[in-house]
Amino acid sequence: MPTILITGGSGRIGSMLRQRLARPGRILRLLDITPPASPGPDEEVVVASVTDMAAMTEACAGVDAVIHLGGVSGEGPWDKIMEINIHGTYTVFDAARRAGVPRVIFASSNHAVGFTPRSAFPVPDYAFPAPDTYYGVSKVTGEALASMYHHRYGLDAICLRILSCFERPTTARMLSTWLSPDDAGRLFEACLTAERPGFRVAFGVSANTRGGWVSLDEARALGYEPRDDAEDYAAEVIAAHGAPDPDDPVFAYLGGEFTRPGYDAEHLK
Ligand code: 15L
Repeated sequence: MPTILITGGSGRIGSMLRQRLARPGRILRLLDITPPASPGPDEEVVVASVTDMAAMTEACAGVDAVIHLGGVSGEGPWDKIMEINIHGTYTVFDAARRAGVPRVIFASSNHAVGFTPRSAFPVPDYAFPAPDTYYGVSKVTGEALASMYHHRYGLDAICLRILSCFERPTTARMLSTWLSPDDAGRLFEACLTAERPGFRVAFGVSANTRGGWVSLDEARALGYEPRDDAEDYAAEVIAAHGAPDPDDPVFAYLGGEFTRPGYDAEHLK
């Protein structure tokens, strides 16, 4: 019976994916430091940290694919980012290798290339790293680990540079960057089922009317076709925040707010 291990199974995206990746005959093994709410009969729970090699290796036993979402989901102090996101992602890949898991899908982020300027939109799938934060650096490192584990050990390794995956768009930027929960489900399902994908880097975003900021070529090549559009929420977002102003510095780079001068670990303390 196919078993999928989801790290960060209790987190924002993990919680969205549980119902959307459930399939008859598929087990979702949810790993997190806090247990997920109400696990179903086809869900297994592992309470552990992604930094614990012994626990990760045990959790990878008999697994067909790992979806690695666990970690810090925004900017933080270097020590924390290094321990949880960088060392944790190494631990996940190496545990997968030790246990013979054939595929890892790594939740990277637009912040790996956050300092790509608007003049370079749509950002190509394999755009050279331009991280906007320590968090972005950890995503670049994760992509490098994915590449190494593919080339050295033959794992299929897909890096998804996710834009803004939330229940609904809540800011002017998200009218362009939103990835709906249902489209996220479609994207991860495509990554799980693509035939021998090898090493891939793809963006994750919905079919937003105000989008076109990033390439969807690799995501489509994996079998993803977005269906949702943040425009359905435009009236309420604009009522709350005003119409998007193209001169707002938040629109200067892909990474938006994360690229602002005050948005660093020092100031965010
Ligand atoms: C991310 O990578 C973050 O995890 C999320 O909290 C958002 O900030 C998102 O990017 C975004 O760019 O909107």
